[in-house]
Amino acid sequence: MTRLLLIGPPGAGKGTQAARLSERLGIPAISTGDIFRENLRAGTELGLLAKSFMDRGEYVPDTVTNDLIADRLTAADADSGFLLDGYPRTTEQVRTLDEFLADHGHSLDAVVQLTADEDETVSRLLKRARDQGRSDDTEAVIRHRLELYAQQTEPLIDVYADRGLVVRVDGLGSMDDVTERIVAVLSERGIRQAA
Ligand code: B4P
Repeated sequence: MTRLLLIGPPGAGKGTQAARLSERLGIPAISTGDIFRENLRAGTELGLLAKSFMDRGEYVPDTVTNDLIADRLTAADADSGFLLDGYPRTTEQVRTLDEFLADHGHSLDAVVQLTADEDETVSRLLKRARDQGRSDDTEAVIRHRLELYAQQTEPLIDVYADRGLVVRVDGLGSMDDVTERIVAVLSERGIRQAA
């Protein structure tokens, strides 16, 4: 039963590492960004609503995101643990997640903070724009996403650090190296790979 959060600026490698950790730890990786994009592909109302915010690099409103996560975390596969990628991103989302966990008698085991400097994150996202054409990966929108991260999401790290939950991992270097670093720091906290 491992419950983890992955926090870091856009481009730090959250989505990349979440997929790898999900496999290594045997828990589902739940990415709010991926859920919004899947809904957009499926043409749902939620997808269209999310797109109007994502394209501008804004956060999707808390009420929408919180309901989505509360629903996803009650699915059977999240019973035995989860890795949340990109949630919570605001103080209100932290409050909602706290309430959800308390209501279910659960708590978090660790918050992985993935770090990367701005030059690197911008260059990764511009490369992804060339490779995948994501509509929120233009330079102006990327800069806005980074600002929003600094204003609204970075302060959450202190909240979790005060609870003794944060493990800080350098997100620079090869994807494999970063994965090994995360697995190692989690293992030091007694969070081990699935057999
Ligand atoms: P996300 O989907 O979470 O997008 P992101 O912050 O850019 O991170 P992502 O996971 O995609 O990128 P990664 O760093 O892994 O969110 C998108 C939008 O959804 C938000 O802006 C917001 O509008 C909305 N949203 C999501 N969650 C929300 C919430 N809780 N509340 C409100 N709104 C929300 O990787 C970036 C690139 O780097 C990739 O191309 C990858 O291949 C590359 N990369 C990764 N590791 C690397 C390495 N070690 N070396 C070189 N390249 C690497």
